[in-house]
Formats: sequence, C-alpha cells, structure tokens
Amino acid sequence: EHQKSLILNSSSRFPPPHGVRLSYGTAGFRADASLLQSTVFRVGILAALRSLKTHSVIGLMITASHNKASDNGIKVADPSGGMLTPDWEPFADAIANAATPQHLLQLIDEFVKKENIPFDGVRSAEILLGRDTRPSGESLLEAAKQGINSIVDALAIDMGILTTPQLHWMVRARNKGMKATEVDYYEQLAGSFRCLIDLIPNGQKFQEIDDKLVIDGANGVGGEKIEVLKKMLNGLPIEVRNSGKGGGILNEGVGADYVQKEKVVPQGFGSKDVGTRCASLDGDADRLVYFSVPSSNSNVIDLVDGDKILSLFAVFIKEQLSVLSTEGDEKIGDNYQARFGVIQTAYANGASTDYLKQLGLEVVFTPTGVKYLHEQAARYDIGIYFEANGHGTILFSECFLSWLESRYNELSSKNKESEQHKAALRLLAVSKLINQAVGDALSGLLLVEAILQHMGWSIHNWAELYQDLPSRQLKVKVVDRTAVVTANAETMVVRPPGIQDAINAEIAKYPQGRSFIRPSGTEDVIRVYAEASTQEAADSLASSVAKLVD
Ligand code: 16G
Ligand code: ZN
Repeated sequence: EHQKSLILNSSSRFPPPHGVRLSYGTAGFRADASLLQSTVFRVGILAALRSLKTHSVIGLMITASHNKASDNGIKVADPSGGMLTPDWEPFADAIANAATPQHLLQLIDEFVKKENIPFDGVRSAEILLGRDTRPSGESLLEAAKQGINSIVDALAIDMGILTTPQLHWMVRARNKGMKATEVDYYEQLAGSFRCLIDLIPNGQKFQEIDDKLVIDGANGVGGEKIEVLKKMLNGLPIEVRNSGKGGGILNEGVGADYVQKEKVVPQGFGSKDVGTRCASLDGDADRLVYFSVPSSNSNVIDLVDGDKILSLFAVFIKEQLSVLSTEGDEKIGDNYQARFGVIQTAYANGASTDYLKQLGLEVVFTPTGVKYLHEQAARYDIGIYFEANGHGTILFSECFLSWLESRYNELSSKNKESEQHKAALRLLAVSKLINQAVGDALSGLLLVEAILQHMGWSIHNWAELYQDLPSRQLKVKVVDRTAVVTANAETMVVRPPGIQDAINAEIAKYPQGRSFIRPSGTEDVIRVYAEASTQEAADSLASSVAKLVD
C-alpha cells in the first residue's frame, strides 16, 4: 500500500504530454527533449522492476545518439550489458502512454503479477545512470531518479556523463562481479591495447603509419573521453577535433552518422588533412567510421565504414586462429574448432559481403538494430557484427575463452616464444579490449589502431581490402511508415502488395544493382538503399525506387 501511494504521488508530478504517442523503438524512446520528462520517469520505474526481476544491476542511459542536440532519449541496459529484452518493450510502450497515474499504477500492478516480480523487501534494485552531454540530460536524469525512487528499496547511482558503451560496459562488469568504474574501463582498454602493441612482430612497428590519427568527436561526449584515454596510451599520436569545447554544435555537420551518410568531410576537416588517417565518432560514441581526404579540391571523402572495420577485424582474427591451430614442434593440447561467424544487415556493401565470403567466413544477415545483430553474433564462439554505419563489436563465447585461457597457460609453461603462444595472447587481449556489451567507438578505435600497426598498414592499404560498390541512401517522408512490412532481414517487401515486383523491375535495369526499402525504426520515414556499378546508376536506382514509395 505504501508502494502504491508512492507511485501515485510521484507520478502525478510527471504528467505525460498531450497528444503524443511514444514508442520504445530500436534504440529506446527518442523525441524532442521537452516531451520526455514523464517517459523518463516511467522508464526509471521499469528499470527498478527489471532489476528486481533479474536480481541484477540494470543501466539507464539518457542520450539521443547522433540525433540533433534538442532531442533526447532513454534506453535500458539489461543485466548482460546488452539491450533491454524485447519481451519488456510492450510494457515500456504501455506505461509511457498511460494517461493518468491511476492507469499507470494499474499497468504496473498487472505486470508485476504477470512477471512474478518479487516485492519481498529482501532484494533491492540497483540502477546505474548515465547521460551524454546534451543540456537536457541533467533534468531528465533527475526524472529517471525520481522514477527509480518511487520503487521501495531501489537505489539509483548517478555515474555522470558517459558514452553509451561505457554505461553498458559498467553494467556488464558489475553483474560479472568485476571492477566496474570508469577508471577500470580505461585501464582495461589501455592495458589490452598495450598488450597487442607489444606483440607486434619486430620491425613492423609504426611503418607507414607513424603519422597521427585525427578524430572528429561529433561535439559530443566521445572527444573528452578520448583525451582521458589518450594519456594512458603512451605515445599513440591522436588529435581530437570537434570535442564540443570549441563551440560547435552536437552532431551538426560532424560525426559518424553525417560522415557515413553524406560521404563528405565533417566541419573542422579539409585540405590540411589530405592523406591523413581520420576517424569520426557519433554523439554518444557507440559508432565509429574512418575516412581520408583524397584531394584538396573537393570535400568528398574516402569512407572506411563499419563493413571495412568488420573486415579488418575478421582478417586479423582469422590469422590468429590459423596460427593457433598450426602445430609446432610438439603437439600442444587439444585443438578447438572455433565457430567463427560475421553478422551484417542489408545495408552492408555488397562488395564487403563478397569479400568476407571469399575469406571463407560464414555471413549471416539480420534486420537493422543492434539487438538483432547482437543476438546472432552470440551464437558463435567468435561472432563479429557491424552495421555499415559503424556500430558493431566482437563477441566471444565463455566456452571458447576458457579453452583459450587454458591453451595459453599450457603454452606459457612449454613454449613461451612460440607463435601459437602469441596468437593466444592476442586473442585474449582482443576479448578484453573490445567492449562485448555493445558497439563502442573508443574500444573499436583502439583495436583498429592496434591491427593497422600489426599489419603495418596505412588507411589506404586497409581501404583497398576491397572496393565498395557505389551506393545511395534516401528517405521518403510518409504518414504511416508501418504500412511497409519487410521480410528476409529487410531485403523484401511483403506489404503493400506489388511494390517488391516493381522494385525488382527497377533493379533489373542496372548491372550489379541491389535495392531495398524499409520503415525507419527511429523516424517517420521509409528508407531507400540502392547500390550499383556506378554512382550515377546507384543514384538513379535509388530515386526510381523512392518514387515507388511516394
Ligand atoms: C538505431 C539503432 C541502430 C540502427 C539505427 C537505424 C541501436 C542501439 N541503434 O540507432 O543500430 O542502425 O537505429 O535507424 O539499436 P533507422 O531505423 O531510423 O534507419
Ligand atoms: Zn550512437
């Protein structure tokens, strides 16, 4: 009863906005920040319930990622550090849209019964809160705290301004009983990065690439965090631009989303950077793309996108696995057939998929959205997933990691100088460097840098792994995006009837043509993707497919 009146009282201070319907989309709730107080308060309640139900620490991140500065959003990190389980999304939608405190209470009451959430006073809930640099973050964080505090015995811990992946990492680490502060995060990344650098074959260090790396921080949280990390990397030459301190606006003409979609230089970059290795993060630093500026005459870039990051990781890991499975002078231990797979979406450039298949890798497709990719990647001993937009990571199975540990220990006692020993150590270092909770621009960036040094590759060598097919993305504003329903990992339209045939007819006109449409999970638009053998052909295919949607 005390609990009920607590919820009623506190929720009456957070009335929902009139006439807006919010939904827990691919990346949580997202909207203009002024609309979100009540939603964030209610997600605070949800997080406390989730923590009680799972007996684990839960995370809440306040961010709208690459969206404009006046937007904000909130998403829940589950006990594994991954996205909220989809089973709870309908409850999130329902409570966000409950019109009155009484209705809200009723929904909570029903859900608690249905899910058997223990309110025994024995267990307490614990929620870690983080936010990006958006000005609206502070008051939304307060609303989330009040939501959490309206559940008896729930504890809200404010971790301050963080990147999204840092918050996910902390939740994962806490639930594994590991050290989980922000300093622990930096130490783990820096330590495993140094380990990879120390293992670089002699003479290969800093070959062509002793030049600096220039990072576009999207005027968001990533820039300041990289400055902290940089101090622990003794000697990696990094320059951060668009750190948010120079007055630039978050995500405006800067950042990974802009760079990847527009394929032009971000603000603050230009002819002075011709030939230099550059990287862009998005506003909450969970996306990473690289690029270079080919000429001082135009603002067009050579993009090195998520597909190519995936390919670089795949090449390196495949190399280590094959070293590990070769036998030295004596056979050491049992071998382990690691199941190694890569996960992409329909946005993956066709050339990347061909390349990965040529490497002999298993390639699986899922719909857009981290939760789908992550789930598939978790089925492998080593699963790498990336969206072309630069969000991705590598997952290692517990089973494989424990085999690797014991193999490493065995090799340590028998033959410390062997190549197998080094390969085992490299893979262990990768598993610690990469953020296995979620895609992380900071950890991904360090892994890219370590592998480029290992290979002795410049950004150009890397870009030449394969040649991207020219592509074009468009969006079409529609009244009801749910009218378009897709299947086969979004490569086919099943509704409205007839559209897929019309798209096929357009595709057939272009050599190497490929095109698909899908409803956005974050905006009221239908997205169009097309690729073909020339840029003109890709542009023209995209625009004729867009006309079919209009
Ligand atoms: C969200 C997704 C991202 C996806 C994007 C697509 C997460 C954490 N983020 O940002 O993976 O690429 O949505 O947006 O899942 P769209 O549906 O508007 O094209
Ligand atoms: Zn993001």
